[in-house]
Amino acid sequence: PVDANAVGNIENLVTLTAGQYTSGSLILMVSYGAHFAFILYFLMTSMQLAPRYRVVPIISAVVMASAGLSLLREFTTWQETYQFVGGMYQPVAEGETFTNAYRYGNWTITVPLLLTQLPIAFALARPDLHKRAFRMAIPALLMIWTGLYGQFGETGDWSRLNVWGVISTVFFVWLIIEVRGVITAGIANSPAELKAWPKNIWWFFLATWGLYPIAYALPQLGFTGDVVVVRQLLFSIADISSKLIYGVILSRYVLRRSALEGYLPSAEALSTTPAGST
Ligand code: RET
Repeated sequence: PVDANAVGNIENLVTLTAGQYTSGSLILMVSYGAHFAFILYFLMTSMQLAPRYRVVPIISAVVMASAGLSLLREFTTWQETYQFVGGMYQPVAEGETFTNAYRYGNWTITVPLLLTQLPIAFALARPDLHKRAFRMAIPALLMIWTGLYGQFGETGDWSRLNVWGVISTVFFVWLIIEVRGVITAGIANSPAELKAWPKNIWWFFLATWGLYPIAYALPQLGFTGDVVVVRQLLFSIADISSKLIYGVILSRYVLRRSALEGYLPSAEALSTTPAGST
């Protein structure tokens, strides 16, 4: 029998069916595959934008690479954590333990980048942009690090899980207030045709970032294979929406802004409609 407090995450305490094990592998594989594939998409998109907006999809490409590597690490660790014994996948007695802590470590890089994309896309003036990016990064990092500390309680120390979960949520609320300020400035600073975009990004932000605390709390439903798989699925949906789809939305927004502000992409980018063909 393993010491529950020594293993970090509940993944190391449950025996999985072949279906649950394969689902977990598949979820992690699709996640890192999607992130890596979209590096190219974001780099290509940057070429169609007015220079001031190019850094928006470039940041998405950096986030894709960083998150993709972290998720690849989760995938290989998952595979090394279980061995097929007697028709079931059991956590190995020695060698490797699974951990979600790498995710939290990775958010330290990706979350401030994702937040900084907003005021850049909204074309806020330089000093205001820097101030707002900084004011979002502070509660964001405190939220992540208190959550990282708390999640080690998920194998049975509920007071650690919940006390630090609540502290982390206080920082999340602070962050939401800062983000709302950036959204409001973004609405004011958007061309009339695009004012609906920051409003919709706000709801998208709340819905997708809100999935992470649910995943954090989920082990309290029980140490079962289903909880383990559903949690990886929740993390995966949250990752793909809060980084990848979010990046696509911001890229479409700055693409429209570039055009409205009179920027013409290069002839190459328009080569699907050769001169004189219309
Ligand atoms: C934690 C701990 C429990 C309470 C709260 C949390 C919020 C986490 C969030 C994470 C967002 C991560 C993103 C990553 C992208 O790379 C830390 C789980 C509120 C909101 C967007």
